[in-house]
Amino acid sequence: MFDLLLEELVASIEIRGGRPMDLPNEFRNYSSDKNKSLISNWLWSVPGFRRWRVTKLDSGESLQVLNSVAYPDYINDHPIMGIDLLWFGAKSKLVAVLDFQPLSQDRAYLDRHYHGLKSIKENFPELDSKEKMRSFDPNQYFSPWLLFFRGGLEQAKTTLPRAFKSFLDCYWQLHLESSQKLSVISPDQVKVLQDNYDIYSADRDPAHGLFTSYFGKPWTDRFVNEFLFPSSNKDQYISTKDFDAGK
Ligand code: BLA
Repeated sequence: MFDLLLEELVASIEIRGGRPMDLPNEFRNYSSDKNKSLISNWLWSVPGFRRWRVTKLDSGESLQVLNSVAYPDYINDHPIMGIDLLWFGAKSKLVAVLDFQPLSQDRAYLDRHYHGLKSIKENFPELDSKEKMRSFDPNQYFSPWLLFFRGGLEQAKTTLPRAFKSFLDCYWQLHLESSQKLSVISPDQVKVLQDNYDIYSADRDPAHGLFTSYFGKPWTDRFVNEFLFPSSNKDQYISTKDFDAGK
């Protein structure tokens, strides 16, 4: 379902000098005969980013996923890019989440980085289905302008591809603009905030249960801690309440 979007994402990475990196075979491709599922992963080395990962899950009619997270270099305090697209074919159900995931909920930080995403949100009012989050806390690492919607085939085939293109273009533009300015949050603090994102996400992400049922617990534990959120097992969560995160 998301192959064209995956191609578009990869083309936009390659045109900016991104190169694929090696991955252990068990993460590059892994399949489950029981559930007839294949998961494929890519890690990209992209100028200006310290890590960019992409995942495609193909479980046929039951589920298709495109997921990607981009972490800027620590010298750049702009948001992490997060994409989570799910297509439950048998039920014709789309779940789409696209966000510039903020390192801080501080007003000044949001004012600095969100004019682009705000205007996408205004241009695609149909993509705001006023969804409530169940696993995550909307006030941690999600922005007030996240695109989070559920829909059917129509949204998956028409609105989503248009929104996806605008979203990607807008994120590259944000990256370009931020790279030309000095960050307000120091690299040390950006590192802590990005690490905390991994710790928080590894704990909350509903993918853990899903992957365990498809691929078993040992592989899933390694996958979540080593590929999806590698900083989740290195450091303890560091409180940032005393940070002046760019006020
Ligand atoms: C929800 N994401 C989900 C759900 C699943 C996944 C199964 C629940 C679907 C539902 O509510 O019907 C699946 N997540 C995955 C998979 C991967 C993954 C397969 O990470 C594999 C790599 N999730 C992200 C990113 C964002 C994100 C980067 O990984 C941000 C854009 C958001 N996913 C997100 C949100 C929900 C979700 C907000 C709804 C969860 C909730 O209700 O709290």
